[in-house]
Amino acid sequence: MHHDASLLDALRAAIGAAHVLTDVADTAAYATDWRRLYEGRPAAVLRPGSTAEVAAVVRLCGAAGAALVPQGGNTSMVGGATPSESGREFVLSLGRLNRIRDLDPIDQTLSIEAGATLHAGQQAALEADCLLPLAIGSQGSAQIGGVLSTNAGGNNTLRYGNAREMVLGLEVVLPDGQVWDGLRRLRKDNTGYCLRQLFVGAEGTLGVITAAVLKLQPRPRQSALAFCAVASEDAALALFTRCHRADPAAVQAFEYMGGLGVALVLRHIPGTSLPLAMPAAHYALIELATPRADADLSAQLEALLAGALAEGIVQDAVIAASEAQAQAIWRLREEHSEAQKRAGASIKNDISVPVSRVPALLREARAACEALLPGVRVVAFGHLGDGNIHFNLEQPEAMAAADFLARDHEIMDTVNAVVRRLGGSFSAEHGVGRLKPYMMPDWRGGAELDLMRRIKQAIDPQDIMNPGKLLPPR
Ligand code: 2HG
Ligand code: ZN
Repeated sequence: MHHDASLLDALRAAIGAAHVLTDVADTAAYATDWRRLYEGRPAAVLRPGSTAEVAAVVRLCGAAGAALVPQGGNTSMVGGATPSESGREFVLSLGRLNRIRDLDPIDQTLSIEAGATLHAGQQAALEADCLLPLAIGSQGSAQIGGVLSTNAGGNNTLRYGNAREMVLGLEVVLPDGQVWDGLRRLRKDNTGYCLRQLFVGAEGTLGVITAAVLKLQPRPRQSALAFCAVASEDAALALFTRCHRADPAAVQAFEYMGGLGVALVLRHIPGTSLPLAMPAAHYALIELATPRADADLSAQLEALLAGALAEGIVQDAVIAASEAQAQAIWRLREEHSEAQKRAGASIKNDISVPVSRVPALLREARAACEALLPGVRVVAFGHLGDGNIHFNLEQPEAMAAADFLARDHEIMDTVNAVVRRLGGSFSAEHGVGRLKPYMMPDWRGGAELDLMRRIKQAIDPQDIMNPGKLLPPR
């Protein structure tokens, strides 16, 4: 069952015995995912402190045919960083590679190691009066390597794109132990295949990202935030198009929240309150921002909301009057995951459709789920402005959590049938991980999956990098 003791000895010699964790008490936190969907059993947890040490670990494991599961902040929603139950896979934790290597305010680039948190990267950028424009709820724990390996999206995708769009350069340890130093910070560099993009979104199946050069943006000097009750799913979209038409360059975030999700946050997260007079069935959060100092975004947002109120698109709205109020409003959105976790079992559908079809998705997926499982509770929320909705579900009041979770494939497939009809994707921003490889043949079969398998075979012929994730078994 277990690996040769000599492999562990060699790993200890390579990275220091203190950084090879084998005691169950020490490895427990690395063995399970944030949602506790999976309970893995690592052979050991390896915590190298440099790129050279990562390479040494990969070489030793490769020579022994031992698999590695790269892990950052362990915030995956799809079990992408959790080892299997076999007891044979090593968790490769990047947390000690957490340095900011360089920040260049003229080039507008940040060179940062994989184990630094996204939040640390954001702070470094702010100190130089720049913006690292990726914003996700888990940014305090999520690490750069994981963010890139999953091509994270989040709240500002509509303006700045996903993680992929921010990557100028990468440093990667390949499955054969070679280090690829691709830490270039060039805006133009047409020299063949764009290799860095192969590793972004690969979920650790092709190699280990150890550092990256990220593209920064000008820091907003002004922002304005509104929380609105909207009349319907269509009204939410109409409000978004209004914002976009009025000033496309200023829309920083546009989030949708269904009534039940907000109610769960209010019930389970202490210190939260509804900033409107009455609860509603649909809410929208609008954030405008600009690097220009001379704009008046609050006035702009007020005018926009006044028009939308007059037309009955918006039923009620509040504009944050202070930074503290803005943060309180963002919490109503950002605490959805935590509130759902505290509320009990949930089935997540991280899906996307063209923005124009979000209302149809919300309506049709709800109808399909209610027909399948009467009484099921829909907790739908997400990034309306880029078409990515978290169409999550809680069990009917009278149903046991375990009975509900046992039907997860059936429920996900029901939602996905709607998503497919609307031209969407079964995985928008959380990735495929351990949860969704079974969906790959259906959604990405034929030439696409064949090409992915050939890439995997060419780069990691031994299948030592995060096996069982992303690609389905043959
Ligand atoms: C978010 O947008 C995250 O808050 C988590 O992507 C979504 O918990 C979820 O389903
Ligand atoms: Zn999200």
